[in-house]
Amino acid sequence: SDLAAEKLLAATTAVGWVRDGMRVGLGTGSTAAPFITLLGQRVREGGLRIEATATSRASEELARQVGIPLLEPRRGLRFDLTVDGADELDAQLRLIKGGGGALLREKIIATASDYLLIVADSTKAVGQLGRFPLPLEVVPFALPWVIDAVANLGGAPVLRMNKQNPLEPAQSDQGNLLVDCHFQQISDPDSLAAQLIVIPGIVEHGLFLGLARAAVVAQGGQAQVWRP
Ligand code: DER
Repeated sequence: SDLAAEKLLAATTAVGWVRDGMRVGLGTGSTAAPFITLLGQRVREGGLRIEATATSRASEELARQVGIPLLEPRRGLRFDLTVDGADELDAQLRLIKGGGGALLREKIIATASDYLLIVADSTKAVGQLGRFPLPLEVVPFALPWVIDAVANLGGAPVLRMNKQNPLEPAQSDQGNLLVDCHFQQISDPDSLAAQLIVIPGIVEHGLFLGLARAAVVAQGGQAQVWRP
């Protein structure tokens, strides 16, 4: 599909940003996956010397399969470049992430990175955030109260179910729950982020504000580089 072609184009462009000797953060999702695969090819065939940490068990498994040397979290570890996807991005490069359930590790790695580069197909670019439901990672014990608090904020909370077994809730890599909040439109992402992070039991939310430094957006067969 041309959507897959757009994801591959964005991923291919991002691989070109990786330099010898870099420490690289590896994102999660269907655009980050081809990036990881192509990066592995450069390591195996091109002799590229890098070390990397993945933002999910799924990405870690893929990175291992394609031969990318992996680093475990350790004090002082920082990444020169992290490449990750997004569910929505606006002109200021504010993001909604978490569609793949990896938002906590993604934000941890993004925060430990000197440069976060987003890779996205054309469907991700929006004028205003919020049409994509905002994911939260939630501690199971807190769920009922978090649902109440998000509903009070107008967020229409929905517990994410496991795709393979829809009778079970989905779980993050940490074993927490995922709640998707249907705000429809988020006019003030900063204030919503501040309201969410004080609700006990919300481990992390999918608003990534002030983290992305550029985005490769595949549009009409071209890879455009967006900067805020
Ligand atoms: O969960 C995430 O934030 C992932 O980056 C993902 O949602 C990105 O979407 P994609 O699979 O279309 O790249």
